[in-house]
Amino acid sequence: MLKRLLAAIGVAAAVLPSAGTPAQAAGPVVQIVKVYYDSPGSDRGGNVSLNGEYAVLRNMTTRGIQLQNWILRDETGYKYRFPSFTLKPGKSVTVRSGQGTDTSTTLYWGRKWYVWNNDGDTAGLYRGSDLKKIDGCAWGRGGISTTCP
Ligand SMILES: [Ca+2]
Repeated sequence: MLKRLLAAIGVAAAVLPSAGTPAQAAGPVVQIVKVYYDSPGSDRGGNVSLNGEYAVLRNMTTRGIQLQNWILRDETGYKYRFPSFTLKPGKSVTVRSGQGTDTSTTLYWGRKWYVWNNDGDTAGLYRGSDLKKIDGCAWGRGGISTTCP
């Protein structure tokens, strides 16, 4: 009897969430947390200058998220499609506009010209599986970068 009772408690403990487990935070699972839209210096193109322009995305969850086929796009409709890339829990990835070799923290859009308008634009992030909009970040004229909550 005692053995059965302990087994039942064990099952219950396994099924019920522990009291210390916080509820899933509201908001996007991956957030656009920053866009640096006015690359340092004169915007004359060139790969270094293009890579001075970037967007930062953060995984807001406690699990890894595979970003393959997710889309980052601007208001005009230029799109960056993510390669196979797992964004670790709580970690950020920087998407730079120019060309380069992807690393675990930086991805390269591969563009030959800027994408984020200095005089106002919107960055949108769309999930790969169904292109559902996950997050957006907008800014207006002026400044060089914006942080998004
Ligand atoms: Ca500039």
